Amino acid sequence: MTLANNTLPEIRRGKLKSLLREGKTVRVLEAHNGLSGIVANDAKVEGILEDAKVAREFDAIWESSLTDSASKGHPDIEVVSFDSRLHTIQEILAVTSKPLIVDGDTGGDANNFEYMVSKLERAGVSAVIIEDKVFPKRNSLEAGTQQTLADPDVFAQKIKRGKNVLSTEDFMIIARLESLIAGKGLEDALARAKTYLLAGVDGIMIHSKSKNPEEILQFAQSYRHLLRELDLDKPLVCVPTTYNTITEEELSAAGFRIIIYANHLLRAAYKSMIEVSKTLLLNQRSFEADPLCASVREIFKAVGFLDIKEKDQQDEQLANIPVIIPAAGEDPILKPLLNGKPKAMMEIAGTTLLQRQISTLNQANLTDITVVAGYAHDQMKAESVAILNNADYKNGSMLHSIFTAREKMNNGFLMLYSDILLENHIITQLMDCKEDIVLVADNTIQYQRAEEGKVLDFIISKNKRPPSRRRISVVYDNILAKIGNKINPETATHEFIGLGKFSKTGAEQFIQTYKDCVQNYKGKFQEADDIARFTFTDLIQEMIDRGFVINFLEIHQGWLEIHREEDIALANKFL
Ligand code: SPV
Ligand code: MG
Repeated sequence: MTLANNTLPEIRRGKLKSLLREGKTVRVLEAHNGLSGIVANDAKVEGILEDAKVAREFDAIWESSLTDSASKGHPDIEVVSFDSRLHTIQEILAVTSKPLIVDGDTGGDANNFEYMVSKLERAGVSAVIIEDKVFPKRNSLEAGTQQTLADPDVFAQKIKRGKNVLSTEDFMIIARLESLIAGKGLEDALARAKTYLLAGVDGIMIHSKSKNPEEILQFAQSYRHLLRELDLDKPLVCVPTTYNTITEEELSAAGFRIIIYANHLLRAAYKSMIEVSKTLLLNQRSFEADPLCASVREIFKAVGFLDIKEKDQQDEQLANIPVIIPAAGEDPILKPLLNGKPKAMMEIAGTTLLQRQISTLNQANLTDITVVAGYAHDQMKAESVAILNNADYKNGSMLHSIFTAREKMNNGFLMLYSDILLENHIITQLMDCKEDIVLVADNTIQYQRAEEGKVLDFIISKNKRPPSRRRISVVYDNILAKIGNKINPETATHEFIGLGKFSKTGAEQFIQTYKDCVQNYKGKFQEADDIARFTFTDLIQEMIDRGFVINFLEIHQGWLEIHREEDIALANKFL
């Protein structure tokens, strides 16, 4: 169901009368379920036709007894109950915003009709058209069908009863004349029109199954005189199914104010269904049938599924996505300064490295934080975070620490190395990224050589751009081609800073690839000497090799990694 056409009964109900009041000839298309309702409601043609700009759409929707019954596999003989018809009507109302005109068949007897009118008006329907035949009626279009007309006075009384139960001025009751269908001629139709108009009906529909519009045009002419005689202005309705060469413009000029295309969407769907089913049988596969079908995506779009996908993604961005900080390893370089504490517990300007990360994350409303400790785990302390222990930290890599927090990954997560300090805006920018997997990558190495001997996680971007200080902003897809610390720094375009975001889908892909690697590989793997110690970047490279798209968010500075004593001095100076 699409919410795009959402409206209220009281807003929609009066729209048909408004269109008529504006003097418009109302163009109406049939619908028989929610999907065809969306088609009728949203169909549009726009462009240049014979040097003039045109923009056309349908003004209203016809809920047809023929197509509602046929779509349920039933003949159009009032065998589909009103309750079932009302169900279809509600289905169409729920996904459309244009006025709905309901085919009320005979309306049943006057008592039945009162209930029909009150339910339709309450639902937001704009008009009901009832035909002056005896229940159970037969469809009007098949030649040779027995048609029994109602007593005009009994029918007029039904109209009066219907009018009396209305609660608003918005709803219209239109009488449909079946005299031409039953072979009773123009005079009978006109006499009945007069009776129904005097009973207070809001409009008249003249029906015909002739291939030629002559008889309805004659009726239209006489009807004009009749309205003049009665000093009334009540719209005339036609259903040009059989007399289909006459144009809307000609019908409008003849005095018709509502023109109903009464069954075309159902007939189109039925023809396509037959053709597609035969094509499948002939070819014993679906390839040949595909061009005859709408794409699945087109259907998704029509019924609002793509909107849902987008909203889910937005919600995901707003959500308090879990953060995993792998902090298990013992740091061989800074060991002499740490006095047996984990590196995350190192104080920088009076606050621990970890506490600084936590407050940066909290400022971006990220409060679901899990720290994975290992070395000196009993000394890992921080407020309002969960601390897990990777007891086997000596034998694995940081990747294993990340997977120690496996239960936090299911709905997407953020991964942050434990030894970097960040400016807040980097997290905010990352949270705004919509892609499934986004790593944060710094482009400083394009301007400044990496320091000799420093082990960095280098990236090669798929779309290499020439380094330049001044750059016109051109939209490139920031996609990774390579990642790893053994990449030649000369060929690298970026440095991975140790921060990444995984959507729910991205997390699924990450977890599945990890599982597969652990189960099915032995020995050397990507840059790792042994799969037992493969790293985060090895897994990302494996995903790239398997065809997953890994995006990156490009930044320029605004972060600091604490790898050496000089870094601590620098951080102390800044903070
Ligand atoms: C319908 O669409 O159900 C109608 C019009 O009543 S017709 O089928 O032409 O009778
Ligand atoms: Mg009908």
